[in-house]
Amino acid sequence: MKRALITGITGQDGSYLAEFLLSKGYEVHGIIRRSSTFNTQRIDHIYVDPHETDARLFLHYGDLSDSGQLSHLIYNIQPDEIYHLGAQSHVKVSFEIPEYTGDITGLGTTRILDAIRRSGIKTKFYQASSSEMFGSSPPPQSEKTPFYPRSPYAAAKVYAYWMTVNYREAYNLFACNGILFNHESPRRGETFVTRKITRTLAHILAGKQKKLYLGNLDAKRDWGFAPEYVEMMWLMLQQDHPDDYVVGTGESHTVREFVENAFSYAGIEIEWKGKKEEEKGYVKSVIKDWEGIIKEGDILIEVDPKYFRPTEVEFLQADITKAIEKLGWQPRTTFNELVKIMVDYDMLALDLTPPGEGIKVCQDKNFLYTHHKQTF
Ligand code: NDP
Ligand code: GDR
Repeated sequence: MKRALITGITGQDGSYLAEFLLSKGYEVHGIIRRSSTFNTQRIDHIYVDPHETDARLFLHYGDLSDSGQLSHLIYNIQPDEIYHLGAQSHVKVSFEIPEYTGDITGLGTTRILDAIRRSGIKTKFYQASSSEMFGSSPPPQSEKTPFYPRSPYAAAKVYAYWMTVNYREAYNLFACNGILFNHESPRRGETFVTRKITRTLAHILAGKQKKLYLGNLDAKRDWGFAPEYVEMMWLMLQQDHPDDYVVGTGESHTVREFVENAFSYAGIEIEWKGKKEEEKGYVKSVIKDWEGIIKEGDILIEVDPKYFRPTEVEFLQADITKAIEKLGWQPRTTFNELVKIMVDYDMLALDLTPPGEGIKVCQDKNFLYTHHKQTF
């Protein structure tokens, strides 16, 4: 039985990757942080009491700032594969806590690489690199595009990227960078823009919130579906040689389009008025279902400049030629389907009846996809 170690197992990607590796017969070990409230909601449904004989998921306390514990875990678990996903992963927050972000998102990678080197164990290593590293470099971005980071987060990821390349070249380590473009899901953290939009939309429909406040509506992102992207992490480590790969859909959309699409799916058409810093989204038309809660002319969306970033990444769009040719991978979920999946989930979570097309997409494609009480 192959053994994998995942940092960041409680995050969006870590939880999907753990499901995926368990389905492939792996024994999975994950590093979790001690917190005063439960932080394992995304993996509770796959956790089996270790006293049970068939348990294959094991959790260990640790932190990316603590090299001693990281070395101890790597040496004792002796994993065949290490997926390093843990990070302070929020770009806007990285401007508030640049030093901490450098420590965890940047140096955290070095701590793991060096623990592998010192332990002398033979393992494969995956680094969660990011399209944010391209920053201001114009699209489409490929493995050959120069990095131009625009945030402390992106700068830390560029450092971690090069440390991964360096350990591959210096110590012959099987180490890969997956340069992943934005990928989303119902498990996406609530403060990233896609989830913020779909979750707030559901709260508005449930009469629990009045407005959605956003920052830059014109930023363009290449948004894919997270469960598909974790398959790529695994695929990279199954190749004969370690390498770096860009993963995305090859298609880009603005934040504004995401908003319009999500609201329209729920039966609300939006029209925009006002200058960039004070733009507002008005209800142009609304279906009967939301009578008494929403009416034509209501303002449901407002720009709040506090969400603008000191330096922004305007336009990301992946060139996935290498992943298609070398790994035989293709994204399967479209932008429209992704929006539907996320809106359906957030409506169900508030006991609203969703349009349901997103649920159907998940069922048709047979995604490993269980969360809370809903099965997609
Ligand atoms: P999340 O923010 O959902 O998850 C981050 C994980 O890292 C959580 O498990 C978190 O633990 C853990 N973590 C944070 N700080 C520490 C620390 N000091 N010590 C140990 N663990 C820590 O991120 P995603 O799942 O979305 O992303 C996974 C990785 O991929 C990240 O490195 C991210 O930067 C990168 N990435 C993500 C993309 C995306 O679109 N999602 C695209 C490209 C790269 P806790 O739950 O306790 O907070
Ligand atoms: P990003 O994702 O910064 O690309 O990083 P995020 O969803 O935070 O922002 C995407 C774009 O939306 C704009 N935006 C807002 N963003 C947030 N969070 N909140 C808002 O209210 C808002 N309004 C507009 C942003 O300015 C930005 O242009 C994500 C993370 O998962 C990283 O860890 C990962 O490396 C990259 O994706 C690829």
